[in-house]
Amino acid sequence: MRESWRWFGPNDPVTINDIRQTGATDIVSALHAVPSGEIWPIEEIQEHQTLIEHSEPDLASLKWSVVESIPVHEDIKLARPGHQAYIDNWIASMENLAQCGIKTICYNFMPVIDWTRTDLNFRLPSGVYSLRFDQKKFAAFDLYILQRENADTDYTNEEIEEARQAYEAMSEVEREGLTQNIIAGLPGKMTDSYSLNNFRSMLSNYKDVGHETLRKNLFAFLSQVLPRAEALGVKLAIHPDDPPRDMLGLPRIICTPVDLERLFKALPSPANGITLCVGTYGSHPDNDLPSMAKQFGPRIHFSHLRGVSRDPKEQRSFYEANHLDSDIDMIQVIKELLNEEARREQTDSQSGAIYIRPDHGHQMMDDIGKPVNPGYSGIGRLKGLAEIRGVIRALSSQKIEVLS
Ligand code: DNO
Repeated sequence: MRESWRWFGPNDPVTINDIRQTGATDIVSALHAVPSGEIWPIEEIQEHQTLIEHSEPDLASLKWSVVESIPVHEDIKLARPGHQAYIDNWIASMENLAQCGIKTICYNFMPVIDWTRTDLNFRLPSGVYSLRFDQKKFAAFDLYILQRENADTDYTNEEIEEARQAYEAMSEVEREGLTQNIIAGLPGKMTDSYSLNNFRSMLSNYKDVGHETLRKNLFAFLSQVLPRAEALGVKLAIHPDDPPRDMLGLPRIICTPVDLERLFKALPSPANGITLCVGTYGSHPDNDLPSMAKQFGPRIHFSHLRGVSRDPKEQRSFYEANHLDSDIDMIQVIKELLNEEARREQTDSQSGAIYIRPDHGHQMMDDIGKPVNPGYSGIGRLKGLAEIRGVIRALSSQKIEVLS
C-alpha cells in the first residue's frame, strides 16, 4: 500500500514540508483553481508537480500520484445540450495528467452538492474537534431555511417537528453557519459555491432527474472516458456520495454495493474503479465495509481510511471518529486490502499498489486555533496515518496468516 496525503496546493496551511515529515510518500492533489469544465493545461499540471516533487531536492522525494478530483461539470450529470464539450475537456485533462505520469484519478458524480456536514467543530470527550452530520439540523436547513418546495414529503411528521425544534434552538449565527456549510461546500468540493436562491435553482434542474436518468448519464460519460483511460493506463476511482443517500430531493447513485455492481456490470473495463472511502460507505448502516473491500478488491485503486460513529437512535447522524475506533472494523478492512495487494502481486501485476490516505483528522493540540481546511488538519491526520501505518505493518509481518 502506498501512503498518500491530500494537499490543497500552495494555500494549504499544511505544507509539503510538513507532509514530508509524516513519512507519507505520495501526494493526492488537484488544480483547484481551474474552473469546473475547463481543461487542465499541461503547463499548470507540471508547475504543480514541480511544487510537490522538486521543492527540496535534498530531502526525501514526494510524488504526485493521485488526482482528487477532476470535477464533472453539472451539464454532464444532466446531459444538457452542449455537454459533449465538457466530456471532451474532462478527457483532455485526463490525457494531460497521464502525459505527466499521474494515472490514478478520483472523481464523483454527486449532483449539486459534494460532501456535506452540519458541524465543523464538534467537540469530543477528549477535547478534540471533529466533523459531524446531524440529520435533525440538516432537516431544519431543508425545511425552514431553504424552504425547499415539497420538502415535507421527504420527512415524517415526527421528523418535521424535531427539525422545527432544532431550527428554533439555533441562533441566527448558527443558522447562517449551517447554511454556509451546506451551500458553500467543504474543502476539495467539486461544485461551485451558491447563494440560497442560486442553490434553489440548481436543485430545481434535477426536478425531473431520477436515479435511472442520473445513472444513464454517468454510464454515458464513462463509456466515452473509459476506453481512453484504458489506452493510457489510467485508473479511475469513483468516490461515493457522502453521506450515501438521496438528499434535498437529489438522486444519489454511488451509495451501496448494489450501486457498484450495476456500475461494473454495465462497464466492466479494468479502468473502471473505485475510491473505497471507508467513512462514507460506513455512514450507511447496511454497508459492510470488510465485505465490500473483499468483493470489490480488484476495483479499488484508492482508499480513504477513516471511520464514523453513528448515533444509536438516529443512524443517519454521525461524527467522524478516531480512524481505528469507529463503527467500522478498520483492521479487517486493511486486511482485505492487503490480501488484494497480495493477489495482485501473484496474478495481476498490471494493477499495482493501492493508494491509501488518512482522512478528516480531528483538530487537536496545535491544530486548534490555526487556520484549517475542515477535516484536513495536520496533527489530527498525522495521528490517523500513524495508527493506520501501525496496523499495516503489523498485518504485513504476518502476511502468511493473513492470506490463509
Ligand atoms: C472530502 C472528500 C471529497 C472528495 C470528492 C471526490 O474530504 O472525500 O471532497 O474529494 O468528493 O470527488
